Amino acid sequence: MRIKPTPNSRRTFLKQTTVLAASAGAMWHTGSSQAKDVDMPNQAGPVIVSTWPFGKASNDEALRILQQGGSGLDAVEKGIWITEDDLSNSSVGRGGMPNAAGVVQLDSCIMSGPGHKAGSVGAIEGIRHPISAARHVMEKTKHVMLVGAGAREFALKEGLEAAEMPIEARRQDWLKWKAEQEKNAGKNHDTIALILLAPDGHLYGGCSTSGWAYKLPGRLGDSPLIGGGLYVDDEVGAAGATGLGENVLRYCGSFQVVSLMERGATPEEACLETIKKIARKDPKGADLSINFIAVDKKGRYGAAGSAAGFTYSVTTTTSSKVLTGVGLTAVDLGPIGGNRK
Ligand code: SD4
Repeated sequence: MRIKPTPNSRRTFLKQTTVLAASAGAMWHTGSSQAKDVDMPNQAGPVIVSTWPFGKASNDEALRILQQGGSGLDAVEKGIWITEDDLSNSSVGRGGMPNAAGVVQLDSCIMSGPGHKAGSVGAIEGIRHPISAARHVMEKTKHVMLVGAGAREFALKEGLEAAEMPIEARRQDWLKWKAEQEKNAGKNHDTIALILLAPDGHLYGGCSTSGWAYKLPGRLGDSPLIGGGLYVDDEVGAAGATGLGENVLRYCGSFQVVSLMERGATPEEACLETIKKIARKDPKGADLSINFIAVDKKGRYGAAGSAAGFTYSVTTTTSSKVLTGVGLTAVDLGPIGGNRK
């Protein structure tokens, strides 16, 4: 069931938003007591939330892992494996679109709420499961992020499986793009971000993508960036992003979502308010192509997009479904920020 704030909490939120909009630079003004105003049931068992309808298969696998006694991190990693291995998915893993040079460069990161641990790989080539490479960086090194050739070398040394990329269908797409010299970069950009509240009450998350189709070689999006495409705070909640990474990473988008939840916003409110804040400041206004998902420590969840129609997947022990997040509206935008020209 889609969980929504009570009318009362909605009024409280709108009032706060108005105050926020009316007062430049105002803080999100809610104490922890505000969160209690929102009448949402605590969820029993895990709550798994991921981007897009294709995330549902990953959620289902994550639930299976948890029900078999696997850890939250296992659930994130193995859940994301499903999407990384789906060759029909042209935006994640082996089936991902190549960059402008015809090379598939994958971005991924993972976070563990307990210990506030993180691992990430950027522009990694020829590794079947970038999410596992990110996990190995987190668990086997003193670093958070490895990129490019170093990331690949590390993954292979760790015994992770190599894979041929691009697959033939994507190579053909790329050849066509090259031949046509179309400037259609950016048209294909989807990510799996999967965040979950495990039965042990801890939060975990991961994301994986091939990024912006035909991007410049070496380009990193938001997905390998902690606080950009993913952020987990074990005391508060987790958030993930999908869309045009440049419009997320410039604002530390997922960090902002979690930060708003910390100040009392529900997950849906936090996702939408983050997009509003970005749209008010950004020269592009609402033309951002960004979306966020979030889950909090209580198991409440929500999502929002800069346009209507962002779909995301939510799985619990009782249901697994695709929902539509709220979309930014012109009314939401409020006063125009200083950067808008
Ligand atoms: C990126 N955010 O590389 C990723 C791609 C994506 O929906 O999520 N697209 O910019």
